Amino acid sequence: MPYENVILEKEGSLAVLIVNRPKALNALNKETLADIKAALEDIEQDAAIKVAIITGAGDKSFVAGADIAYMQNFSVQEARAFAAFGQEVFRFIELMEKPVIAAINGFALGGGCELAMACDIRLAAENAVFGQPEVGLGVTPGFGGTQRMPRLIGEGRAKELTYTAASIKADEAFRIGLVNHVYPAAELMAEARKMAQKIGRQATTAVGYSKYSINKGMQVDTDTGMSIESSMFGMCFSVEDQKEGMNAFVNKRKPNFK
Ligand code: DAK
Repeated sequence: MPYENVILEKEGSLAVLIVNRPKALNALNKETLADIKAALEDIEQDAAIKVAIITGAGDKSFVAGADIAYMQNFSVQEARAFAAFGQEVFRFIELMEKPVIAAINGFALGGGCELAMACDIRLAAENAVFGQPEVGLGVTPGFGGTQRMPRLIGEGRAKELTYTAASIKADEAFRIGLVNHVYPAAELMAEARKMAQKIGRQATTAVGYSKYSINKGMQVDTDTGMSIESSMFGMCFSVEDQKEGMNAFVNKRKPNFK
């Protein structure tokens, strides 16, 4: 299905979702969020796809935030509804079974940083810039930034970045754990594909169940998290992947996961 504000490319078991509004540095309005959601639903439902990468069109911006021009005259109700919709779309990334890699190819500000934080793994180009500039615009982060950033990089650093509206470069983002790896811009997508392939070679169900355990576990106390983990571990034994993976090990051969 063609989208107006995103491009969805499928390459074997990999889906690449490109946010494509170059005239606004890929900023997010309602239509763009709706396209992202529809593309993610397509990815989740497509049995051939194992891993997704989200990136931005062009070489300057991942996503430069929520669309400021679009938001500027919102009523309280419209602002709440817009924040709730963005939150729903980004939450879908966490709730879907397939892992999603953010390939951050430039500005990841405001809603762009929040989109990256909702993904499972963040890979950045050397020219990537991160920040939550919302307080400088008179608003709070609205797409989950106040919740995900402290979980990811700790409360103190999250508060500093949010209260000062400061932008940080990729090397600093790496140092504080906001991104997993930094690559020269020209190598970013190849590295993201390489990681996606590595994930794609593992047992799909076990990867999905691990994502579920980690994401659910991050929101509950340790004992509840442990019980989620043991229940997902148990579930693996109802799936062919476990038999294949363990049989392959015992017989000293490579597993052939379906
Ligand atoms: N929104 C709309 N247009 C944007 C944009 C954005 N976030 N970012 C860039 N653009 C547009 C520019 O207006 C410009 O358009 P034209 O003038 O050419 O028509 C075009 O993209 C190119 O941008 P620049 O000319 O500014 O390019 P530069 O290289 O000079 O600067 C920049 C790049 C990324 C540093 C700069 O554009 C910039 O500072 N952009 C704004 C970044 C930002 O503040 N992002 C955070 C947005 S706020 C909530 C819901 C959501 C949120 C909060 C609350 N509720 C409803 C409660 C989330 C908020 C945000 O994400």
